[in-house]
Amino acid sequence: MSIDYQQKIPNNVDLAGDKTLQRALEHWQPEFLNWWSDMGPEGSHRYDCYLRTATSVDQEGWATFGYVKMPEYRWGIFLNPQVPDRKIAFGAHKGEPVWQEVPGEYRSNLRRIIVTQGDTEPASVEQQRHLGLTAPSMYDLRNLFQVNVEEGRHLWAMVYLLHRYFGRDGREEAEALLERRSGDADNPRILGAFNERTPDWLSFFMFTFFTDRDGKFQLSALTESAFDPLARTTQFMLTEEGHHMYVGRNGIRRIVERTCEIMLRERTDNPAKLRALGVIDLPTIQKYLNFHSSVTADLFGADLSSNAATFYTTGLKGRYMESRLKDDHQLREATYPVLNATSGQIVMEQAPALNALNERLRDDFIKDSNSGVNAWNKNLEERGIDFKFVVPHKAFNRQIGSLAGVKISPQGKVISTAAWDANVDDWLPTPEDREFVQSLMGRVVEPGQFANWISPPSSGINGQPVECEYVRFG
Ligand code: BYC
Repeated sequence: MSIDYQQKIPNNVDLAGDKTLQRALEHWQPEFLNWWSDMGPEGSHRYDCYLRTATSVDQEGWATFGYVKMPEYRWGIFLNPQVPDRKIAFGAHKGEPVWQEVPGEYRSNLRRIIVTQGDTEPASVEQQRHLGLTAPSMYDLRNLFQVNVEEGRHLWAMVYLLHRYFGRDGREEAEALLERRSGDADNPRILGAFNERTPDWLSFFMFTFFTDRDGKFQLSALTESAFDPLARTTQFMLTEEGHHMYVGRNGIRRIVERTCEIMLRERTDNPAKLRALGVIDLPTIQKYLNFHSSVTADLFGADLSSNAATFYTTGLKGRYMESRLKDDHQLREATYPVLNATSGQIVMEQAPALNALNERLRDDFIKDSNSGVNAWNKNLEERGIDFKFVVPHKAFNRQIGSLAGVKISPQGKVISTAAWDANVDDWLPTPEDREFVQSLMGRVVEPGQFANWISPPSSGINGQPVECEYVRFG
């Protein structure tokens, strides 16, 4: 099979001029399409969808919008332009020129980082594959598909690096990326949150709010990499990530808005009454928030990690906004506060900053999450509703790191197992909560119509009206 690369795979990496890469991709592309057909959005293959497609790295006009069938989406490969004379900004090689090829001694760690990043992309598509069947509107259906195709493109971005720079092992890893399955008992995805289910749209919006935000911070740390092709490809991926977080932030805002409307109309904050009226009560939204925030906090890895220290020292992965930080960028003497709960309470301890880099990135992520949640709270305040969403303490419900398994309340207090058991139903979604949310999920896809539990957005996509026919079912 031969591929017209400019047509099928828009790229700025001279795909057509690299025969080895061509052969590798000719083998991988049909496997990718088979995977998309099996694991991509269910029942959607014939739809014409109004989608954004990346076509260049020009910040003024990097994408075009138009109707496309998803299996025919043009999964482009784009690296931001090379910065002439770029130097390594941190670690033992600080000040040396960045690498255009993979140094042999760092090959295995770099491959591991790229594979872990790549694995999350198809995982999220798998997690979200049934959601189209219960879309609350055509506008939301289109946004789901947009997120899905861009995660597919991000997989291509990582597979390009594996094929281009890692030879045979890279090709094998690229195949394995299509073989693991989210939630599969025998061959699961690599990271915990990517094996959780995303069974309803409240979960989807929380996922895009929190877990795509992990994407923002991890990708940002990789944009600092001394391996220049990784830095440049992740820079471009971040351009798309912004929309995914917007889908989450705005989706939750619209759910909250609709609930508030009914609360004010009926003069009630009684969850049972609100549920009977077909909207999601605010405490249930808070429980979903607690779940997704804590599962995503785990994605940053252990608070003290020798892997993270090695990645930094060897120049593979930096800190968030590395170049804006005012220190030696080597962290030889520096310390960073981490939490410990061994003595029955949470205490803050100073640890070597090099080993605490996962914790530092997690803290950056939490700060950013808080500012998004505060925007929802501002809406509540403006409506005179006495309720505040809170991002739970970072030690709450953790499964990874030194706090794993310790029973800690959302306020950050170490508690007994009995106290946890007595309260957990108020903190995390119960099977009944999930069943209720699921009961609201019906398919509303007439243009301009919205399910009862969510408000319409204030504007449409790319200047189109909200009631645009974003998906043509054919
Ligand atoms: N689940 O030393 P540690 C995105 C493992 S999201 C399961 O702390 P490290 C997106 C760990 O692998 C961004 N296992 O590990 C969002 C290690 O295993 P080994 C994704 C976990 O390496 C939405 C062991 O525990 N990108 O793009 O410092 C939609 C010890 O841990 C977990 C990246 O993550 C977990 N949560 O940190 C679509 C960037 N956490 O060595 C896309 C690349 C840790 O004992 N990845 N483990 O077998 C990394 O930088 C690092 O792999 C991690 C882990 C930060 C994830």
